[in-house]
Amino acid sequence: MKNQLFTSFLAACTLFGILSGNASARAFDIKSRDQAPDQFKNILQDFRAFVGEEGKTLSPDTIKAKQVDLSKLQLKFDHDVNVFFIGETAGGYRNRLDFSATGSTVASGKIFGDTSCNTGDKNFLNFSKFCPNPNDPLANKVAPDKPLNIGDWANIGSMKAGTNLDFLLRADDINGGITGTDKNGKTVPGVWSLNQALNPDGLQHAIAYYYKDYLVLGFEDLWGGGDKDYNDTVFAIDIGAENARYVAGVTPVPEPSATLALFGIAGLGLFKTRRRRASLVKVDSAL
Ligand SMILES: [Ca+2]
Ligand SMILES: [Ca+2]
Repeated sequence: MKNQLFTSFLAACTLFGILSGNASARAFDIKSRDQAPDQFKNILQDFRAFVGEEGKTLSPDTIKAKQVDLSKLQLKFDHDVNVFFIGETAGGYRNRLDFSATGSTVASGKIFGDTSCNTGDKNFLNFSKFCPNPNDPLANKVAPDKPLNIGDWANIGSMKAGTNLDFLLRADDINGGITGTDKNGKTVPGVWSLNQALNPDGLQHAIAYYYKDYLVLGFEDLWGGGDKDYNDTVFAIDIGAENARYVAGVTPVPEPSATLALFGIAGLGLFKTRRRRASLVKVDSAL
C-alpha cells in the first residue's frame, strides 16, 4: 500500500511537471570559479576582453561577422555542458539566463536568475573590466537569484549528439521584466534568443565568439537593440572542444614538424589552409 501511494505520488508529480511545462524547474547548483576545471581557471582572466567597455557600439559589420549561426549550434558529440558567467555591463537591468535544448536531448530551465556581478567580488583581479556596473543582492533572494562572482558556473546536464542549444536572456526578469510591442502589435515580454527570428523586436540580440575551445556569448538586453554593445550579459559555454571547433568551423592545426614528416611538401599546403581557416575566427584582435 505504501509503495502504491508512493508510486501515485510520483506519477502526480510527473504529470504536474508535464502540465506546467516546467519539467526542468529544479535550480542548478551554482559552483564557484575555484571549483571550475583547471582548463577554465587558467584562461579566466583572458575572458575579460569579451566584456569590453560599456557604451562601446559595435559596427553592423562586426555584429554580423560574429553572429551565432544557430543552425550550427548543434552538438556533434555527446557532452556534459557547463555554463560560466563571465561578466556584465548592464547599468539598469538585472537579466536572467535560461537555456533550451531540443532534438536528441530535450531540456530547459533557468541557469542564473540575476546575471548581475556581485559587488562583493571586487577584489578579483581586473574586476572592473569584467564588471563595470556591479550590484548588491536584492532583498530575500538566494541562489540562483542573486548576483554572481566572475567565473561562477553551472552544469546544465549531459546532452546527446544531435541536440540543438539555445540560450534565452529574459531582460530585467527579477524586477518584473520588460515588455514591448511585437510585429503584430501585441505587448509581449522582452526575451532574447540566439535565434533572431524568435525575438519579438525582430532584431539580433546575441553575438558569439570562439576562444580556446569555449564559445563566448554576449547579449544586448535592450528592446530594439539599444546601444548594440552586446556585452550586457556575457558567458562562456563548454560544449566540448570537438563541438566548439565544429560550430566555429575550426579544425585542429597540426604541428608543423609532424605535418612535414608525414606529408612532405603536400602537408605544407594543408597546414597553410588550416591556418587560414583558423584565422577567420580569431577574435581577440577584433575586440
Ligand atoms: Ca549590473
Ligand atoms: Ca546594451
